[in-house]
Amino acid sequence: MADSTSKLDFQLYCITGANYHPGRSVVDVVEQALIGGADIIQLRDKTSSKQDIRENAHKLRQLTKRYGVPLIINDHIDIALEVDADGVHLGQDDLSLAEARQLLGPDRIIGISTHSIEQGLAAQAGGADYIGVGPVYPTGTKPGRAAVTTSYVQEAAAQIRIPFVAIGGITLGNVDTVIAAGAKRICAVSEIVGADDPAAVCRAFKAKLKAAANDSEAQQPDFAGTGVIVNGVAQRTTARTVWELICQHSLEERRIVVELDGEIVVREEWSRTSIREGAAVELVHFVGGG
Ligand code: TZP
Ligand code: MG
Repeated sequence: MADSTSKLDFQLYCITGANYHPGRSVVDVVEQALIGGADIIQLRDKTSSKQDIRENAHKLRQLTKRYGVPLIINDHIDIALEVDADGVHLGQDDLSLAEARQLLGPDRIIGISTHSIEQGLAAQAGGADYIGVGPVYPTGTKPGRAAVTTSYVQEAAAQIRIPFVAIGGITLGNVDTVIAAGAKRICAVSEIVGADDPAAVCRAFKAKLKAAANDSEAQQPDFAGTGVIVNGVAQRTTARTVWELICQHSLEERRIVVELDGEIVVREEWSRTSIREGAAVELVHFVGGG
């Protein structure tokens, strides 16, 4: 899994879709999205020649570098490597996660499209850095693909521990419902790149995502703690993440293995893995070594 925690600390993910902006270049439209606050960009182009995709990838790499924003390439691992993109995004029928990791090395981001909680959990277990959850609503950008509805967003919020991004048919008109279902990250193609003013749409999305994040933080102060079982001992903890729990147990300097509800949590995930009510945590401390 890529060590890319801060790059995945995004709220608004913008994917390209050149058919939505005839007469305007992809670079121009993406720059507008970046001005409006898009946090991560994906070049997705299912129709152009490989050469044209490669050229746009080079241009978007330069642009996203100027804005300090990660660039993800859909499908084309070779182009991602050539332009030094931050990662790739793959669908269920693309190259396997294991093969992609082999080609990309440990540091680049791999995102996987998923359409059910089973696929989401499999991608997580296979080392995906983030998953797409969708299409939440039917969308002309992926015609013929059944909507997963907000019930998969709810399942993902409850069970997925890596970043997940809700996608598919998301607009300024329905994003509140998607956020209410548990999405902290959202992605859009047509609503952003098809807009007359992509920057304004991005600003509006960001305002809604930020307001929701602030609301959930504001609910935290009288937080009485979460009931958990640590190494077999029931206790309440104010730790919100595995990392905070480790610090509370003064184990941050130690070599430890963490198991949450029977599953190992790798070190890179500690700070973004939430502690939920009733969780069983094993903090196994290695003494010595060899
Ligand atoms: N993956 C799932 S839905 C989708 C992709 C690429 C398309 C999203 O496009 P839009 O226009 O935001 O519905
Ligand atoms: Mg694909």
